[in-house]
Amino acid sequence: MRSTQVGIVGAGPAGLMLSHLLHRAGIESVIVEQRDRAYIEARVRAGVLEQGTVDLMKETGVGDRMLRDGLVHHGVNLQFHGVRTRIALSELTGGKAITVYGQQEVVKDLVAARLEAGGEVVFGATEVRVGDIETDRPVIHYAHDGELVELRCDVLAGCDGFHGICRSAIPDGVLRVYERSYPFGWLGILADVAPSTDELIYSFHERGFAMHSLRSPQLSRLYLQVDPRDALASWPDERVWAELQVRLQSPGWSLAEGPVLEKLITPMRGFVVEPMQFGRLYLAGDAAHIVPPTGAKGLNLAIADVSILAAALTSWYATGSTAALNSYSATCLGRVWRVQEFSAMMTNLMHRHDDHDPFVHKLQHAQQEYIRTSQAMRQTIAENYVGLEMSRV
Ligand code: FAS
Ligand code: PHB
Repeated sequence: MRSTQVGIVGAGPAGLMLSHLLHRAGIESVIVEQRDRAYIEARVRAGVLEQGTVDLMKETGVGDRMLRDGLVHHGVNLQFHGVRTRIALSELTGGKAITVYGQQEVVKDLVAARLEAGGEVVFGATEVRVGDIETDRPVIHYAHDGELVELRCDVLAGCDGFHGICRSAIPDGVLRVYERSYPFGWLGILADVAPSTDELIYSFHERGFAMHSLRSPQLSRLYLQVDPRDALASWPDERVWAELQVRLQSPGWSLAEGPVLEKLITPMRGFVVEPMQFGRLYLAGDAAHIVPPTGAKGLNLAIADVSILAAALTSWYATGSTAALNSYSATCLGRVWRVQEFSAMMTNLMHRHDDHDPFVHKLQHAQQEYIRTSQAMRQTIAENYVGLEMSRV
């Protein structure tokens, strides 16, 4: 039997950042991760870091590569029927910006920092399960290198994503689940071609949504609205590029094509469980909530959760006060629902709705026109997009 102070399930952005922040507060943790290191460091997902996430990475000593390789963007483009409206993020938010820096790079930076600091990340764990979460000695059971391990902890952090096991360890009847599934998904590609734009382009088109994002001066990240039931095989590279050319077209602009390195269809949903804690188990990140990626929030919300959790645990270990821990869920949920609303608004605005409801289309066009003509509306989008103030650790 082993023990530590904080047991963390999952080495995604949430689990890794939590462990990093706890280490800086002198609190020991162990991360138990089912995948191997190579897998989690290669997993292509989010790409946009809010100002708060960038600041936290800088302030806590894991931002050097991000500052070197990340692409700072002071604006983002919303395109409607080929006409672009630039949201001047920095002008409208007193200088805040977003940084385009792949989630897998954030994961690499955090894994390197944890291992360099002597932190423990158990990669390739199997038969992972949690227990005794209503006691003061909760446990993570797992198998690793042929050994069955019982890891006793003061508290557990469920950072194991939407498909993890921690949320389901909470007894039936405790959680309230709020869920919305969208009738469309995103087909995302990573392409070996220099981006055709300096800033992100979100495009509304009658054939469906498309986006041009970036990963580096040599790599492009692009997305298409598709039916989430589509088989990837029905989207050969040629069809993907042809559709992107149509949906992103704008006068005087051209889209460069290149070899497709990654291709994946992800469904689109909004999901929240309340509360985000039970007994000595605290849920953070995708284990507690999912947002449609249209607002570029999933990763950033995970980081916000663990900033709050790390501060609450630091207070508890330092003073014995459980106040911040007891209000962890309420503190997180304020931000979670603000982000859900923004992500839902962006999703409804930018996607073609297959319900053929002319009224919906008219509402979309009215909102698109309002964004084009109202600085107040562009400022609202800008302050949500760069991210709200993050609780400091
Ligand atoms: P994660 O899912 O990243 O990490 C959870 C970790 O727990 C994983 O490493 C997993 O292997 C591990 N785990 C799961 N079960 C376990 C078990 N039983 N035992 C041990 N370990 C276990 N967000 C955006 O903002 N923009 C995007 O474009 C975008 N694209 C996405 C594409 C996909 C396919 C997915 C699934 C998500 C995407 N997201 C995007 C959202 C994504 O970035 C998440 O918000 C982010 O990864 C959340 O981080 P975590 O909460 O750490 O969860
Ligand atoms: C990305 O670059 O992967 C990205 C950017 C903005 C989004 C979603 C994904 O809203």
